[in-house]
Amino acid sequence: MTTLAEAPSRQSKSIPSSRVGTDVLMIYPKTGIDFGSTVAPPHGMLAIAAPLLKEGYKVKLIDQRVDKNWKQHMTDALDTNPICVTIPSMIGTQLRYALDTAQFIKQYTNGKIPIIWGGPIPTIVPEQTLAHELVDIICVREADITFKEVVGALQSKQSLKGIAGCGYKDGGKLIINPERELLDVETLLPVPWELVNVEDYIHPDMYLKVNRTLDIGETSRGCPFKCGFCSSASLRLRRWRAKSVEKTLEEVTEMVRKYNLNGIWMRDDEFYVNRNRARGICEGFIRENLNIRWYTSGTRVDNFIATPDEQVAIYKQSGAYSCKFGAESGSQRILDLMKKEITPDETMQANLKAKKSGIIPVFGLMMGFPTETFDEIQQTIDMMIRLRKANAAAQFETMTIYTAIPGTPMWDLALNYGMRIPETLEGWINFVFDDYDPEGKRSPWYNAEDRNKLGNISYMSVLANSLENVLDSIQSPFKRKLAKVVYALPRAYFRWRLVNKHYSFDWDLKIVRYLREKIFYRGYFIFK
Ligand code: B12
Ligand code: SF4
Repeated sequence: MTTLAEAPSRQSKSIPSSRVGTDVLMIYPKTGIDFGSTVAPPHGMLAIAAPLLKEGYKVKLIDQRVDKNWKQHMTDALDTNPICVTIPSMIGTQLRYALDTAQFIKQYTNGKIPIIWGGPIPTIVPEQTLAHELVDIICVREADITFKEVVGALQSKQSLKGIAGCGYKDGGKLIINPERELLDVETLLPVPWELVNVEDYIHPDMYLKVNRTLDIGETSRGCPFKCGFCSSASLRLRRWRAKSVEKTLEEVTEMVRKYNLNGIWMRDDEFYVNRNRARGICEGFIRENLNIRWYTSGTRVDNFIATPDEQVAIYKQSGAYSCKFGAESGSQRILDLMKKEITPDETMQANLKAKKSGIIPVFGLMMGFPTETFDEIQQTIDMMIRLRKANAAAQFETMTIYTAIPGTPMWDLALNYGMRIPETLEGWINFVFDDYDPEGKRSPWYNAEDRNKLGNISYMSVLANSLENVLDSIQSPFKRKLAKVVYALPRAYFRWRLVNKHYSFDWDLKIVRYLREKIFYRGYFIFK
């Protein structure tokens, strides 16, 4: 049997070795919620493509979310006999599309072209991923260099034996090589934007309320904190590595000017870890007169309240229109359990400080931790009500249900409380979603009735709060307006229900669940 370390290369087929066609075909699968700002550029794929392009490989990136003819384009590229195909995946619906795509590719190519998987799933469950019949090779953790080395070895029919950070199959045996050191992010190559149609990722923004917003990627990777639920710990080993102020400014300025952006997202796990650097970047935005609104994924409330007012004013002046705070819970016991190292009072203070500075706070809240009672969940909802009372501009994301993920600091606790890891790769598809836990695999510390209640609260929080913001990112102004008018009544109703604790009956949420299964999971382009 041919080992994958000696996988068939392009030379073994009819295409001559001179580089015609595609050398590396990258497919970004749908995620199931593919409209508006959720369609962010496939930064993981772009990152691993950059070193290949520098070496002269021809890379084709097909994003199923934006390319309606992706299947045709994919088969066209497969017909040119690439060295390999790559597929990333997060846990959740994206995995469903990733597996379907891999299945199609295997059949179409008679299994002749190796499929390389990378991203969060192979990193958290490498053996389980590699064992799957639709997976030939995996890259674990940051693959910027690993992937280039794997492609080089495949092309020259060499073994993958010495390549740190990858796994492969050898005569039926699963081989996972030692890990690779994390990278110095200052040395990363620029994002190869030429591989995508950047306009496909420029949206009206749900938080910034400007029409040309682009997620420009990360200016730092990782986070030194140890919140028990967070994947950053497992994926990036709690090491915060940042690009310099100069490099960040250069990259942002170029994109803003080239694409006439009025909004940007920076996807850092924790942008503000080094406040001097954050200040330097903001001063640069002002100096360069970028005139943008910007947003970054993570902001700790303790960091924000410790920041001098004069520095927050610089953030604001530079365009920090809104700030996303990981508030997580209104219960101190639960915050301590997850080692968040903040207090509900600090969250209230951050809310007021944001109000005073003219920054719109967006709060992330969670529930469903082992041992968490409904009284404690109610404390979180009460905190949400207090936050909005103190600051009418405060926004809320979906109240998510805690999902234990391998490698996260609370993983062992969840296992001790009876959580069962999905036995197959397919098991991770529905693992994160509230209404797919009938057997109590994900939250076994609750009974079936309480698990259903958790699902109801989470859905109600989407309908009462976060959906409104997402609708603001619909491209077409007409559809945007229509969606908001249609949605106004349900929003008021679900707000009322959430605030008044009507979590148990759910005939109406059954309709919502049905629609999600029938519409979002089918990947329709309904909102484009
Ligand atoms: C943007 C984003 C999204 C977007 C979609 C992504 C997009 N491009 O549009 C949206 C909003 C849709 C989304 C949704 C979800 N997300 Co998300 N998301 C992110 C986020 C913030 C940024 C991803 C990114 O671009 N990173 C920048 C790139 C450069 O880093 P990277 O992706 O890690 O890529 C590197 C490696 O992973 C690897 N790599 C990546 N892809 C590939 C592919 C191949 C073939 C190879 C070889 C290597 C490789 O090499 C890259 C370079 O080093 C990350 C957090 C983060 N900072 O990464 C979370 C993150 C990926 N999401 C996560 C989760 C949990 C979700 C949800 C399940 C949340 C939920 N409860 O609903 C949903 C699932 C969606 C679904 N239905 O399937 C988790 C993943 C956990 C896990 N172990 O799977 C993360 C890590 C957040 C976290 N800290 O918990 N998400
Ligand atoms: S939740 Fe935020 S602060 Fe906590 S570890 Fe993750 S990225 Fe860091």
